[in-house]
Amino acid sequence: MNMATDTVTELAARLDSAEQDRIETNSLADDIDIDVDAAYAIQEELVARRCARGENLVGVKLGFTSRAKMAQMGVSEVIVGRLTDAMEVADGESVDLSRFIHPKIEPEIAYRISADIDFDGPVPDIAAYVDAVAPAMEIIDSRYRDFRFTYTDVVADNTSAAAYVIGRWRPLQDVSNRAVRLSTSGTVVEGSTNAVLDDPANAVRELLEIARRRRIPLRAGYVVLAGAATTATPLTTGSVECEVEGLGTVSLRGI
Ligand code: OOG
Repeated sequence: MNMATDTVTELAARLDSAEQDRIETNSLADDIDIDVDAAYAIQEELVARRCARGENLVGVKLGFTSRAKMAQMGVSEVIVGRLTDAMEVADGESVDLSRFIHPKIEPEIAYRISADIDFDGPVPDIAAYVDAVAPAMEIIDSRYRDFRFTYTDVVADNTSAAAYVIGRWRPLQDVSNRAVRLSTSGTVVEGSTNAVLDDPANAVRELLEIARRRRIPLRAGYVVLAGAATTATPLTTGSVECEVEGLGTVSLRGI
């Protein structure tokens, strides 16, 4: 389906206003049929609006990389969203929760891209384009009411991306099978990096394939969030810390 440009613009504007006004909106699918290509076109337009306000693209994020979440959504393909510099929170810093509608937080592994990726060349080995890994957390904040959305809805909504924090970068290494712990004031959620496609490096491989197919640019210095290693936890005031075995901790404080 080639959705009319006016419709893409209108739906992107609807999601953009929901984000800016912090007022949740209904599933787009309630009003209109959207396929995956149209959903990525809406996402691109949504992100273009942010860039027109002065934000810069600094990376990408993956979602639905856990088998449980894929099964829950009835899908088999991971989703890709874009990260801008306005979404970045410095390690240990405070984040004002009034920026969000109903934020949740997830522990993640971040990878750093070391070279611009040429989609027309041969598929490079991960070590040829990624040079570092770090513990990270992502704040997701669906612009849809009660986080209720279809697969195409969430792609259009930039995969619920809202904010992220990255810990200390370490040289690229095998981070499969590492224990992950997310601690908030009231809860501790534990998991393993293997929840992310059996090894978070597989998420980076899938990203490359999807980015090539959908022409999503991947540039030197970009951050890649490989997807949640546990279920998402509601983000409330107080400190949140994520520890990844062998990579250390990363934290932020909701205020
Ligand atoms: C969609 C984003 C999910 C992940 O890591 O699976 C995601 C959502 O659940 O709102 O980022």
